[in-house]
Amino acid sequence: MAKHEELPIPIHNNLEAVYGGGSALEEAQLRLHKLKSKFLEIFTHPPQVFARSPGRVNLIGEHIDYEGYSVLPMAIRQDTIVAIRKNETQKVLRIANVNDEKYSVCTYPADPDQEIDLKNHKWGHYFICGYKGFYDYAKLKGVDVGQLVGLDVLVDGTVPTGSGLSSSAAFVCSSTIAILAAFGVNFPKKEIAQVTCECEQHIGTQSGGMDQAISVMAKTGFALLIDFNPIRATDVQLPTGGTFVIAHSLAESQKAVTAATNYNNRVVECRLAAIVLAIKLGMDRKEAISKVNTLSDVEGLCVSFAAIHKSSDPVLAVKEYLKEEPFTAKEIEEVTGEKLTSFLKHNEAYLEVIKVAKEYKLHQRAAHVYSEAKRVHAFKDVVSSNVNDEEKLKKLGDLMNESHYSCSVLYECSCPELEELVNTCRKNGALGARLTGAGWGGCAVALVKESLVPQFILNLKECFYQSRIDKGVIKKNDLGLYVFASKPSSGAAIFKF
Ligand code: NG1
Ligand code: MG
Repeated sequence: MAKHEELPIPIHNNLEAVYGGGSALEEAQLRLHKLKSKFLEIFTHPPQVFARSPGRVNLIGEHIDYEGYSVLPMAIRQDTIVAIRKNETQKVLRIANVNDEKYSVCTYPADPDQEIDLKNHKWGHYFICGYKGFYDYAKLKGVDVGQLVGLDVLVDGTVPTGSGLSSSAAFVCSSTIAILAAFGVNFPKKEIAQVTCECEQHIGTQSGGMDQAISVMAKTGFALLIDFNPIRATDVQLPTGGTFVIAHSLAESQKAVTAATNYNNRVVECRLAAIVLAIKLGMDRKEAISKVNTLSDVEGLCVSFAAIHKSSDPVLAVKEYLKEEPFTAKEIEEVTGEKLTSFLKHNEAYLEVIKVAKEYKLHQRAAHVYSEAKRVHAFKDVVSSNVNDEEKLKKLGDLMNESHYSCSVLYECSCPELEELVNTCRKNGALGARLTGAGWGGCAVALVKESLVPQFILNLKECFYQSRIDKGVIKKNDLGLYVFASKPSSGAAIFKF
């Protein structure tokens, strides 16, 4: 039998397969009904097909996917549904949203070669990422998709935005899959995961492939260990008796807008750390500059260095060769023998980073990446170990706490609201709690004993959210959107009715 990730995106003619039964199904039915009638109202014809893709919570392995290391996320039930129809008469892309107060209609030419205007960020840009990805992929696979046509599109997303739950990947993946379905083509999930991971980079963040991989390949009941280059997924069955509670810090992180100082800055710092390490560990300067892209590329050299000290820990090389004080550009250039502006010039986003960066914390970023990569495997090993579930949960909680410390102190991607929230979770009995996703705002994930979950959520309401409700930051009735327990949900799907 073909492996789950080798299969194409499933096509369903009912909603049960994805949303199960009971009130979740009723909600989904109502949502689809509204989506259809709104589509008809806006475009005067019904949609041809629907595609959905979920958000995710990353349990462990933060800011390491773009460095080539494995991560361990699970899909959540919140998702984005895209309704679509080809339009042969109006050759434009019209992208509308059910939430038309927040997201007004975006119109783009039906041209896969268009550049995305990054200086002028629009929500519809994420659809264009998927659109460009679709055409690139079709070309790569030699699929004839015929003449350019217009597309009428209506989007309905329930993943909170700017929350570290990957609303962006849910949108990019559902868009790409909706376009594939509208053209009547389908491909193995792992290939679609690869395409969507590459095409989301058109938005300007130099992201890794975690979010798209889990959104496309997720399986009900399992978290996935995801490896990269090539993308691979391994089921991880979480121990019983524990539940992951997701809680929003209410600080919104606008990643596409802050990329140069936050996300892409860290990508560049890791790249520079990798090059400096490679050179200090004996690699020729020119070779390091041209061949070393990520910290995983130099792990072998670091481990050989560690072996001299009877260890296998790459952090030893970080301690030896990357000083704790931040590096200036000049200091890095002394090592590389070449200007940063010269060897990073092929990437516009990198140049934006170095334009505003004053210093580079190479030691801290590399120490985070290598130690976090280890924690992911430790997490997986605990899950499959022989100790009882209670013991497992305790160990998983400890690893989550260590991950948070590293994100906060070494990678500096936390913020005061997330710190307060993570501490509040721990004080109220969480076995472990950490920021999840890119950080700088967004959500925390806490591992909580299942029997304690209702009380835990009540306590969070009281200790964290009540003062914010009083100040009018959120409405009391919306609290369920900001704090909820989540089980591992299913991945992308196509609906045809
Ligand atoms: P968010 O911002 O949480 O969607 C981002 C990246 C991931 C990964 C995490 C940090 C995108 C699409 N996703 O996720 O690839 O690097 O941050 O672990 O940018
Ligand atoms: Mg995102």
